[in-house]
Amino acid sequence: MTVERTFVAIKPDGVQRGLVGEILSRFERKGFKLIALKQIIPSRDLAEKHYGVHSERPFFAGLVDFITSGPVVAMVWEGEGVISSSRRLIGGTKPLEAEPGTIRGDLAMNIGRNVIHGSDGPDTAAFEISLWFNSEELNNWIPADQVWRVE
Ligand code: D4T
Repeated sequence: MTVERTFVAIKPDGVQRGLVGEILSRFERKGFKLIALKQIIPSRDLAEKHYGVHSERPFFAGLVDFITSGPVVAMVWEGEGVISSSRRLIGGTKPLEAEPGTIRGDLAMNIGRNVIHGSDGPDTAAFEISLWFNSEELNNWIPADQVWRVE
């Protein structure tokens, strides 16, 4: 399997509810490598670009209002298969239907307040990483315990 990078963001509800540590720890414990992390209150321009595929949907304006309403914790995670694996850690879009054990299944109830975002494919991941981060903010590093993470 190929080493990939994905974009993950804890949405304003996750930050307001004090879930940042809980969510970060799930990705760390899985073994993925944190490449970048920052807290940002997104501009409307950034939010509209991020959710551009939904621009014609009825929930678009409310979604942009919500995502710009407070701090978001934006991250890049790296690892083999990290894009699809992150989506599985996150769980389904509708939290009431998300599997227990997933982030949304354990920590959320409402589709409009579903705590976290993760890129849904390689093209989206590349687009979203470059939208939210400059290349200088992405840290290439080798974990000291790398030998325990492979094989
Ligand atoms: P994100 O993109 O936030 O990780 O969510 P998903 O990838 O799981 O789901 P999505 O793209 O279909 O939806 C984007 C975002 O819009 C909100 N939403 C969605 C909403 O408020 N009402 C809706 O009816 C839908 C479908 C939730 C996530």
